[in-house]
Amino acid sequence: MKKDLYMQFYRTMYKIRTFERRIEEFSMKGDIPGFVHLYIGEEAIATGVCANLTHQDYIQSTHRGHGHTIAKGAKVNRMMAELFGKKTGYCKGKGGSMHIADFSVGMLGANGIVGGGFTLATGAALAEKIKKTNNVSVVFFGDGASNRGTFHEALNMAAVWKLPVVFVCENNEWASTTPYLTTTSVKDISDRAVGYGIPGEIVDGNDVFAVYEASGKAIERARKGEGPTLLEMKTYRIKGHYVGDPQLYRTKEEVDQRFEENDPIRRFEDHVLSEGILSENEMKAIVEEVVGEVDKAVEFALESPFPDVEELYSDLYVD
Ligand SMILES: Cc1ncc(C[n+]2csc(CCOP(=O)(O)OP(=O)(O)O)c2C)c(N)n1
Repeated sequence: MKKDLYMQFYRTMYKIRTFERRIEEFSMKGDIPGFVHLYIGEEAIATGVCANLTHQDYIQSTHRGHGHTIAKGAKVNRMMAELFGKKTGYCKGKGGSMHIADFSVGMLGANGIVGGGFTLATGAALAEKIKKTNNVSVVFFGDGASNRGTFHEALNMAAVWKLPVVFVCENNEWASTTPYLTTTSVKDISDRAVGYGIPGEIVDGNDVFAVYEASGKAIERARKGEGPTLLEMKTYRIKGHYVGDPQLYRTKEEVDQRFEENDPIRRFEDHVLSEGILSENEMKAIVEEVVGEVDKAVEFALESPFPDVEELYSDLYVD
């Protein structure tokens, strides 16, 4: 059982990394329209959290949403097609990177509005409470987003009504070009939980085991009707804010050092190998499977047609 779970961790983290490397390559060539924000180096968070969720549970994502979407079980071929602006994509090619959703797996959507997910996730949790299900709602957000008003409104309402929602802050130390400590009143964003009378916890966001355990407890607490939790996943943004960001605000040495020390995939590989949990061959088989799946997704996207001009205005508004 544990071995299956560990294989799932590796498969998901590796799939996110492989998907994003391909996206980066095509985006740099100008083949992908619109802004693309990469999640490379933060894969353990989406993977560890979503491993505790079913398709009946909800997640709300951010502008940096490919990892959450893959971890929740969305199809990489439809995601890839969406990024290329193709008709076979999740939004028929009209949404792009920041608007992918798949309600069939409980993925309520990425969001181009920083802080846009808090109230939506809280609303989804309220709906589940009214319907008396055991389903929970999770919202991922950045350190920068924790300074938006919606963060405070949502935490307060969720706490007062004991809603089944888990707030997962991905503190990657940067909000665009801004180091978080210059704009955030606290060093540890989890401290803000105190203001709403809910538990707040710091987690090593580059350790998939720690993420899985801490989020598992918070999700269980929410399922049992005991209310929300704020988890702060400490991590670091390895890539630029967006693909093509010249990153004049930090040095390459700083980034290389942080990745070297803390790459969540390498840390996972070291751990499972040294503990004898997975063998090199088992990991190699997972890598081959995942690379094959992403290669097929690229082929699918490249072969798919663009939407027809006549469809330009369809699906933009509800009838
Ligand atoms: C309401 C709003 N304000 C500003 C922006 C522009 N913007 C896009 S991403 C971003 C930084 C977000 O930082 P953070 O929440 O820490 O997430 P990260 O990018 O580090 O994952 C900003 C300011 C936006 N998209 N929406």
